[in-house]
Amino acid sequence: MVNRAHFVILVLAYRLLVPLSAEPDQTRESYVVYMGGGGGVEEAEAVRARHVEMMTSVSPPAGDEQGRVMAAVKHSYHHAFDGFAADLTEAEAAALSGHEKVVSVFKDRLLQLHTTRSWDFLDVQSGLRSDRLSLRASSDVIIGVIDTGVWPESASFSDAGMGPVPSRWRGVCMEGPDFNKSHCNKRLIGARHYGTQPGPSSSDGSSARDTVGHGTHAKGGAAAASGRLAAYKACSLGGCASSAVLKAIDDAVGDGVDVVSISIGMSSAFQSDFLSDPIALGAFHANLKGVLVVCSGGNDGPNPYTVVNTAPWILTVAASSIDRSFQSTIVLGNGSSVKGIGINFSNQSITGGHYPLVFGPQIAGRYTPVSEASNCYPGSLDAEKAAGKIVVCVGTDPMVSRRVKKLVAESAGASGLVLIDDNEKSIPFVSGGFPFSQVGVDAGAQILEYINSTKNPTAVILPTEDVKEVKPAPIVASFSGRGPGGLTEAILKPDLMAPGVSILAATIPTADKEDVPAGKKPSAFAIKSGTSMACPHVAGAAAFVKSAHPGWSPSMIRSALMTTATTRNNMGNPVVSSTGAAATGHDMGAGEISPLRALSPGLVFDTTTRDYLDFLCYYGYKEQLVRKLAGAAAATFTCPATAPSPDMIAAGVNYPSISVPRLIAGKTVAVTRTAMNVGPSNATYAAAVEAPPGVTVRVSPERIVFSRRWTTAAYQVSFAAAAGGGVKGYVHGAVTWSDGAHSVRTPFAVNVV
Ligand SMILES: *[C@@H]1O[C@H](CO)[C@@H](O)[C@H](O)[C@H]1NC(C)=O
Ligand SMILES: *[C@@H]1O[C@H](CO)[C@@H](O)[C@H](O)[C@H]1NC(C)=O
Ligand SMILES: *[C@@H]1O[C@H](CO)[C@@H](O)[C@H](O)[C@H]1NC(C)=O
Ligand SMILES: *[C@@H]1O[C@H](CO)[C@@H](O)[C@H](O)[C@H]1NC(C)=O
Ligand SMILES: *[C@@H]1O[C@H](CO)[C@@H](O)[C@H](O)[C@H]1NC(C)=O
Ligand SMILES: CC(=O)N[C@H]1CO[C@H](CO)[C@@H](O)[C@@H]1O
Repeated sequence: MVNRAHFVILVLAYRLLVPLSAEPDQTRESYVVYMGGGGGVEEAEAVRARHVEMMTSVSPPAGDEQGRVMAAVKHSYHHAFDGFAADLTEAEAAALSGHEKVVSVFKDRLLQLHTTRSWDFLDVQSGLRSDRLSLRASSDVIIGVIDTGVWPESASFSDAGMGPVPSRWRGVCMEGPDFNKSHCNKRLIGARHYGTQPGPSSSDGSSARDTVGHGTHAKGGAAAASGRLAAYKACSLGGCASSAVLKAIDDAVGDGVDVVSISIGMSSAFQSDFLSDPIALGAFHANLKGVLVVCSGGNDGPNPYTVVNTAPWILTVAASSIDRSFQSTIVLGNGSSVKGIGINFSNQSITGGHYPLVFGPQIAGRYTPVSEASNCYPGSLDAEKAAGKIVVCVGTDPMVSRRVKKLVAESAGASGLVLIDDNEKSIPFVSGGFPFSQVGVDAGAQILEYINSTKNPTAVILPTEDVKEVKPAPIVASFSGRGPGGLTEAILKPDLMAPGVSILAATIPTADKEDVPAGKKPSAFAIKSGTSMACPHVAGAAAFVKSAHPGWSPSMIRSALMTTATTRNNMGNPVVSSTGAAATGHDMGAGEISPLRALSPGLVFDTTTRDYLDFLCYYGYKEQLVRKLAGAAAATFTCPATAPSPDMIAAGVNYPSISVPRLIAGKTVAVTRTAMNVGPSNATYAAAVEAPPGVTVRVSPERIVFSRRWTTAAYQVSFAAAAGGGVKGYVHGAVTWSDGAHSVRTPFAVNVV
């Protein structure tokens, strides 16, 4: 008997003594445990205690391990939704996902910053300051920017002339080694940071100071248009942890922001389900609390299915060029000049003498294939032959980026680089002090022809000129993420387009020192491209609309921005994509924002919480799960008894655009929409249809009448493609309602199969 008791004690002791981490499946990784709606009333400490207790229930601490369990809970979410982030073993994660209160458990993945790395260091005095959006939202509207933090000394954040901070603001100005309360002011009213994020700089997470430049740039853009700003630093150079982004959204809602701008997202190649997408989840709850979330659609374009952040409760932004370009002229030895694009600090000039001009293969190293030398492959050029010459390369091989080609030419001792490549031509490359110019294939043929035509071809690359009023503009940027959305094709995405190419805004003075020409100081302003530059423009425009209509829901504001967007460029023609093809709803959504017109849209489409919950049912989530997800807002929610077919989800969500992912030729489908009059009483609107060839589009009724403001009217749009009509794939069009004073345009995309 004694022996048996001893044995039991020994076994117990053994289990207590063997450290948990000794077994391979005991490795802990960061997870998010998402528990749906709720919270908002509990004290932060009580929430944390509850989360630690949940952890304890699946991972009982042994001996002195209580501290480990406490520390494992890294973030507790409780303002907008319930949940926490913690270091868990796979078994603990599985156990928690079976917990009755838990909606989903997912790995804390890294999200990407949606900017391209292109910088410049112009001085403010150059006259290039962004004055494009001089809209001033009322100072009562607060924009939260979730990003890499802020460089508070930037002139964009001056609070000169601003009144006191709105009393409903509950945020803080978190201090850190290089950031104290004096850095917040009446414009930059709050700052938070979320510990060290992955990346090269380890001290990065201890304050809200921006050491990357992305966040300061994004906020500079938003500041141009908005009232107040709050910075939430959830990212560093390496990216943004999902758990930190969720915490930032939760805090922003708790602090009292009106609009959240998020210029980050998953890679389009690894989009997950809505329930494990932190931005989709956070934005859902922000929406329930009346906060509009504006997200960049990503920079993975121009192929279809590359747009991200596509949940129907998110305002998804595409990027366009503006009417400015950075021209870097190439003057050939025979006197002709060719206009190229690039941002440089070239010290060449017409009077300073020409340089020999050579095509890559003419100066190839021994045994180098022509295709490599023509693409300026690393190691393909003979430095002896390249020295002092301007080298011409082509961009037919996507393996070698512009940056690499520039480094190859520069390190071979060349005096400059002319790149022949239509791809990304409209996005100026910043080559620092190295003379660089990019031309399209047509102009490139002329240059190659000239090289062929003479014994001693020469050229100079002139310094960049800032050319204004470029036509046509806007153009959809090649990098801008394109629809349809990968998670569902039933919602047309992106929603809107805004300037995202060559945007000048505040940056941090320490960024990218390598691009600063010798003897010049980095400037506090930089030129950058990316949907992350477009997103704060739209957040600023949304704040502008919100300040005029404080009572409008997030979806009403989105609707106003969408139905008033323009699809015409500054030549009065349809907006085109960077390839020159007409832009569709999958490229630009409803079109380029037109914030002044958005103040008075006439009609709006209010997408209600009920619409979003129905969407989740149609998408395939069980009623029980949808209820848990929405929490108190939907305690008695039931999924609609009859669900539309998966292809007709659009019919059940009152969205300002329509996407029909499957229209079988020979069949007809109909989608209902409900418009609300936010204009004058006694309004009569008539419908006009832009129908794509091969598809018959009918609107019924063709006139809708509103006796008063705030009343609604429903109508149906039906689509039919003739059997054997020859139309296949996505086609695009729009329904526009007009009362003579307002024009309410709703784009549609229909996939004929
Ligand atoms: C806060 O930072 C500013 C600027 O770096 C500095 O001048 C000031 O002394 C600091 N204040 C405190 C209380 O540390
Ligand atoms: C331009 O700059 C390069 C590199 O700094 C230098 O080698 C070259 O002599 C300069 N050329 C002129 C014309 O100043
Ligand atoms: C240059 O001349 C060579 C030989 O005459 C010819 O094969 C080549 O196609 C020419 N290249 C261009 C770009 O005209
Ligand atoms: C220079 O050469 C190019 C290519 O051969 C040609 O198209 C252009 O007309 C020439 N310019 C002049 C001024 O002769
Ligand atoms: C709207 O029209 C009705 C009938 O024509 C009229 O009686 C009413 O006064 C009008 N209301 C407004 C606000 O103009
Ligand atoms: C746009 C730009 O940066 N242009 C510069 C190109 O280089 C010359 C020479 O340094 C500068 O004067 C331009 O400002």
